[in-house]
Amino acid sequence: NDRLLRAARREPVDRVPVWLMRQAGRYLPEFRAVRAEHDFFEVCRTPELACEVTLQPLRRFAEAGAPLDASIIFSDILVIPQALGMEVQMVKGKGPHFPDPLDTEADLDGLTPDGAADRLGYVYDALRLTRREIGGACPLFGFTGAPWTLMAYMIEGGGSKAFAKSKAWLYRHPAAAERLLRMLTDSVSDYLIRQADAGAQALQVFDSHAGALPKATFDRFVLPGLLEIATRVKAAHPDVPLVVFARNAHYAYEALAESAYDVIGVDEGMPPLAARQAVRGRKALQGNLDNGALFAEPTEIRRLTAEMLDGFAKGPGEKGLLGYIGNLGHGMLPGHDPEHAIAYVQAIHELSQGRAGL
Ligand code: 1CP
Repeated sequence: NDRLLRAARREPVDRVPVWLMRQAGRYLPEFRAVRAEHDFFEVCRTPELACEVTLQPLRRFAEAGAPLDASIIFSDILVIPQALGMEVQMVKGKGPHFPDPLDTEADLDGLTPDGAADRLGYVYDALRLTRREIGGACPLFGFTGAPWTLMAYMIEGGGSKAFAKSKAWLYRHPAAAERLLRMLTDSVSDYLIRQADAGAQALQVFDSHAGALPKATFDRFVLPGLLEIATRVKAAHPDVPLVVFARNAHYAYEALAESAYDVIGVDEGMPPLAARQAVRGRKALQGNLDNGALFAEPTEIRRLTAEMLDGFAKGPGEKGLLGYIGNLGHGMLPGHDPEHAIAYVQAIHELSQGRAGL
């Protein structure tokens, strides 16, 4: 099933391909069962466990008659800070925690950028194993966090709302910030290339915290790295579709539409029509149902899905949804009912039939 790869190239498909960010995770009882026995990063580092958890949503959605059109390798964006020598724990009910976050520029001397991508061999092993196990049922995504999002975690020490410490680096210690972002851009580029070498058939860059910055700051510190990553990865793997998800950075769509990325991930804050107007057919689009909408009843989910598809469609007709990939505006949440996610995928299958070029 190469629907997603075709849609990423803006080629005709029979219906819109769909997958869900964080489609493996705590909303699935079978995932919670694995996590009851194993630490989060133990799952990431054990290819058999990472593979099993990656396959769980594929099985469940296929059995329900709503197969997913992509898988995403089970891992986390924070494996890069770990490969750079930082300790990261996953705290139950809280999320990631760095016991010893970056404080001053001198702390950069303690990081280990040389060979960072080599220390993530367990991800490449997991990709190789999972690709074999999927057996062509759908493409397998590799992924990474983007430099700014990773920098924010490394300095804040975990999730943040105000990004006070990481913004202080940008505005008060710009040379130190540039040095860290350079290190991350190099590591992330190598890491994506190595994932594609290992068999990842598509790659996504998550800049989840992009929208915390105003355009000028984004353009100065963040955009150059994002563009460089795409250029380097596409030079090594021209045929592997590359998705950029710069969450809430709507001002960036114009520049990203001119970049080496193939697909722009759209969050729920951007109206589909506005995304189309900014990108003007230069890239495929992916998104963007509000993850909160999956708390609605299935009939309401179907109505909201129809509305979303009409927003992404270039007018009525059989080619309206060419170059479009269904997804959420952000990831699945622990409280979601798997049946509601299935209803969403089913609605996309049914409502997009014959509207994407074939
Ligand atoms: O299908 C999948 O589950 C794929 C694997 C995957 C991906 C692509 C996970 C597993 N995490 C991610 C990406 C990720 N991780 C992002 C980018 C996407 C996004 O914005 O959601 C970010 C910001 C993280 C960091 C992270 N890891 C958070 C967010 C914390 C915050 O700042 O609010 C959390 C909660 C995690 C833990 C995590 N990662 C993945 C899962 C299933 C979980 C749940 C934790 C658990 O099982 O204990």
